[in-house]
Amino acid sequence: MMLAVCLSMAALPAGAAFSDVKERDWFYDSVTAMAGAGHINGYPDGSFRPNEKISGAELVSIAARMRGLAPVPAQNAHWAGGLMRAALDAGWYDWDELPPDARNYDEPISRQLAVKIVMRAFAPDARGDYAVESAKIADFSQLDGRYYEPVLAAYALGIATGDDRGNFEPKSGLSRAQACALLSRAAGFAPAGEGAAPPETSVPVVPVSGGVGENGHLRVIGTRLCNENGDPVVLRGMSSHGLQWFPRFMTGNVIRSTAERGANLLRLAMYTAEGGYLSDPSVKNTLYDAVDLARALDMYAIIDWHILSDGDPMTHLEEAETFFREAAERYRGDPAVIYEICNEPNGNITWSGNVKPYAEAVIGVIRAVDPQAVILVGSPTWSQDLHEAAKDPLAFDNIMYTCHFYAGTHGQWLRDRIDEALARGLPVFVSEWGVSAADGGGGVFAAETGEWLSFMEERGISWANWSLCDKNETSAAVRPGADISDGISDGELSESGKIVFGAFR
Ligand code: IDC
Repeated sequence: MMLAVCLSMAALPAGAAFSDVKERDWFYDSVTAMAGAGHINGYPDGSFRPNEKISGAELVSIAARMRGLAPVPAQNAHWAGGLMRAALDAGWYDWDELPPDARNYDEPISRQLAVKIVMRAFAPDARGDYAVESAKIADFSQLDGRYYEPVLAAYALGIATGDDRGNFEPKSGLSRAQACALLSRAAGFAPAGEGAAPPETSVPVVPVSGGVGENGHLRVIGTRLCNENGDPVVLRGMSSHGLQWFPRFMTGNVIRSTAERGANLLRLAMYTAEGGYLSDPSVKNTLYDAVDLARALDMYAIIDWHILSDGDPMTHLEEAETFFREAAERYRGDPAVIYEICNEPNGNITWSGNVKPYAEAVIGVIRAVDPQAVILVGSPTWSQDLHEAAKDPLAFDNIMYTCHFYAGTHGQWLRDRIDEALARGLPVFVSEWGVSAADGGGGVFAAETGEWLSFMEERGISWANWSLCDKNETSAAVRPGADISDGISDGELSESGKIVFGAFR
């Protein structure tokens, strides 16, 4: 959803056509003008979805960008958190109308509230005569009192109009096409000389090098991860720690701190056990919000089904299928999303007997919804048995095999195993590695990490590092207790964090 409004780099050039916006449509002019100016975007599949309802976060962020409002740091992991806060501070809406929570931000916004926000943003001093304007609104009695003033003013200026029966429908939603019409009409009344900063400077997003805007849909060619044009790409970034424990690291400011230092990837580790998804499915909302944030920051995002203490992926096959079906439906066709279907199978299991049949089932589920997605698959012995997978590989395209290492524990033998796997044609993705020993502590193993980094660099292997948190363990990239509300400063990086953040580019 936020795709559609948030990314200026995906903005269509003026005059570009959307598959579902035709010249004969009443909204053609306003949609093309708004899209041409980069205020609102279409979807990667070329559609605009004019009849889809617009959310509060979308409407506010579009208006905010049109008026050049700068985002304010918000204690809120929502992609629009900074602009929502700025609009609240500017008095465009009151706190109780859109309490800061993704569930409220992402709901369709009511027409009465949308008009209030638009009027406050573009024509705050306008007033309408009560008797004259209310007579134009057949369902005026449906309007809540707090919206009389802005709605009457909007009618007086012709910014808002009723439907063919003269109804305003104050409590229904607003379609994306109607929002374009409302905003483009209002734009003409903006006080001269202010606002309207170009979208590039007002969007809180700097496209990252090697990000989604640059590379688009990924695919696997031979053993290499490649971009939409078939050129090799390398993704590097952080893995979250367990999302059930460290949701406070999944904010725009924290994730942006990695992007600013060159990360173009974020991995979201959704533990299944240990208080994770299986006992508390709501942790998936932390994951979705984080994926949306990474996406808004132009980064690729790995959705990781983080099995660990529950070592046989088959044990929770059904739950995995349900989850991945939902995730794939949510992100269908989104080039940013990569699926990692089993973090680290382990225990008394085999590749051919457990992991492969699990992978075949889950890949089938994801591909039925999203045929293009790149999918990462683990292997027994904590995703190190590449040699077993190489003997009996999966028969799907766009699959990569994960290999996980911890520099203090795993050395040359595992690098040799990766080379053998590559030689046998297995694409390898290091979706988790640590500067520590395998238990997450010990070290820091700087020299060993250096060897691993050069190894991956030489082979163009993509990676995500464990982990983006401030737990008191050496693998944590942030010092314990750091104030991360404004992001991560250099001084807040741990010893391992300094090494890793310095290696993104
Ligand atoms: C570790 C965490 C640690 C936590 C433990 C158990 O660093 O704080 O107590 O998990 O939940 C992995 C796993 C990853 C581990 C990591 C370090 O994928 O979850 O995190 N590791 O032990 N595989 C090899 C090492």
